[in-house]
Amino acid sequence: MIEVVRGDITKIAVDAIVNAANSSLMGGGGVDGAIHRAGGNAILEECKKIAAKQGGCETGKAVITTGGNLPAQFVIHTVGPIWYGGNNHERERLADCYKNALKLAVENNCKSVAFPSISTGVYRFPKEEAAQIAVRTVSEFLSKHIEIEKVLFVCFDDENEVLISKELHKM
Ligand code: AR6
Repeated sequence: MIEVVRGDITKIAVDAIVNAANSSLMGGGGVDGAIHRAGGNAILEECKKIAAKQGGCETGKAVITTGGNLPAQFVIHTVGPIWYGGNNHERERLADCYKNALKLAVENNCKSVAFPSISTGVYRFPKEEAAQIAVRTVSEFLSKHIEIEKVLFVCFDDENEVLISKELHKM
């Protein structure tokens, strides 16, 4: 089941919420800042350990930490592509974010996962195309993995909510 909701992802009680992080994993603005602020220091401490071990996180890849003080049990941090015009594998990398985050969710026995609109803020990915990639990639994954029962697209702004809803209605 895939649903779209309007709101703040830090308030969502699911097994895992996904963070639109950067490759340092050391926090930042946007949804990343909101998740670290609301989740508390335990998240950053785990991110630091991961960064020390593997040198951060590459674009399109994902890592998992505790949810700290959040209602979600886990945070899956993925690094979206920065939009440089579309000729730098941005679309593939964005699809990789959704796939790799869901793979990690399955490996950690998560049944419900919430995503923000990865890369559509500071990283400037065009929102309409990002919505198409998000919905297509998640539905393809769910058709092959019955372990995940629910995916929520949590939209912070009107525009993403409309665009994701439009893509969901096409299905
Ligand atoms: N809940 C849900 N969505 C949110 C929230 C929230 N609390 N806050 C913002 N959004 P962005 P990016 C939406 O910029 O483009 C950070 O500094 C926002 O409206 O957070 O992947 C990182 O450290 C937008 O639609 O992430 C990286 O450096 C979406 O989340 C960089 O930004 C993504 O916007 C990543 O850029």
